[in-house]
Amino acid sequence: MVDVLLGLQWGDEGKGKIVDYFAGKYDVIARFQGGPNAGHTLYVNGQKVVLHTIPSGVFHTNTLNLIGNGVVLDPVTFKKECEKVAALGIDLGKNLFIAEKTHIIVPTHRALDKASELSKGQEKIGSTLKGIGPAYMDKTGRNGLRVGDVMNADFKNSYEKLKAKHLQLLANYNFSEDIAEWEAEFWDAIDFLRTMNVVRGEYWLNEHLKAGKEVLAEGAQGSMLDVDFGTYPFVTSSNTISAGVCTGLGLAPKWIREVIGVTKAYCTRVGGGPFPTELEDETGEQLRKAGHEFGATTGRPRRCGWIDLVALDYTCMLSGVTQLVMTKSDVLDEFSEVQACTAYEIDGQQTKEMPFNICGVPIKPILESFPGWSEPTAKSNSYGTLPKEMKNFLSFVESYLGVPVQYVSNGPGRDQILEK
Ligand code: 2SA
Ligand code: MG
Repeated sequence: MVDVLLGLQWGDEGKGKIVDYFAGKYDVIARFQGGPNAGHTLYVNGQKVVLHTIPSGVFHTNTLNLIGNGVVLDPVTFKKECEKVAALGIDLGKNLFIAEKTHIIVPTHRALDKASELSKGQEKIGSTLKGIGPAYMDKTGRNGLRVGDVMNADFKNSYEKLKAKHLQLLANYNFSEDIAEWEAEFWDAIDFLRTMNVVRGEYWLNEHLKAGKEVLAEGAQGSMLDVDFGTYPFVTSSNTISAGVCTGLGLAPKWIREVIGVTKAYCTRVGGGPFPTELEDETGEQLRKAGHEFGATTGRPRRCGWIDLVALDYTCMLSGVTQLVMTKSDVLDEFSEVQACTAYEIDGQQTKEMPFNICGVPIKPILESFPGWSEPTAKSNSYGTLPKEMKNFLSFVESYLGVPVQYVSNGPGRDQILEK
């Protein structure tokens, strides 16, 4: 069967650590969407490792890892990442597989991403500039190149054709970028990609499932960045909700069992777009400091605010979340009061539903306050011994969402996770 692990907010919920925690229970970890815009932070033997494309199960010797067709893969960042992981003693030749239908990001995709953002001025999305949007545009626009194509003798030709189209587009944007260096790296990385295990991902995975293997589908970004249901147009270009698992891996819904939703105890967003509970004051600054809230891929400071139960209720519904993992709860230790948004007020009307459009709409978050626990919880080693104020906050979240908080992650360490 397949369990799904997703971020329920705007990304950076701490999915990497949680996947790493669960990975040992699974035979296969599979990425189904997104690309090197993801930054999944893990601590391996006390050392910090950030993964962008490789699934977070890679440090478990008995777990196989699949990069699914729904992902967009940048050969350059991928090669660098593989080298980093290999240097930690991991044999990727044995445990990493790539679906041949995975689309690839070419250097001009990155240039187009930049050109598109620049053309938007103040309304820019805040893209990670990794070429994600343009690569998915080529996929749905039926122009893309896939990992399977890389194996073909005429790949260079297909690449040149696509590049010529991109150069025209860039000229329309009046944008030029010297991509010669990027291209040299690209071809080097293509040679590397040719040495990897490329498989017919959908058959590969279904065969594992039929043989009774356990699979964890690892989400990237967050549900509020989903291209259909997120805060459009301030979203990423893939389906980050559980529905994306089927198309992004080639598996039928009948295989999906648990949907594990990861949420921070508060809320962050990096990049542009609406964020109803954002705190642009000292409390927001305190959250950013206490939570070390800076982007794992770009280093950008993350915007911070209180947990948004309206948005969480929406994303739990969209993905059919069956259990929750609350991360970074220890970051709230130092707050004498903790808040949660239970409704939005728009034009004097309260709603618990996510409106059609929240971009540019003044939203007043209706906040419920909870007494803080003002004691360090990072050293707690059982759910039962957490401070009663914290348990009170957790049960409020559970009853609002109708989904149990099965795990609390009370620090970045591999062992800092408490099961209910
Ligand atoms: P893109 O690059 O086209 O997917 O950007 C579109 C929007 O999606 C947001 N986005 C993210 N938000 C949070 N975390 C992400 N990953 C990195 C990380 C981000 C980083 O894990 O820390 O390091 O800055 C991620 N990826 C995309 C992005 O901010 C845009 O709003
Ligand atoms: Mg991240």
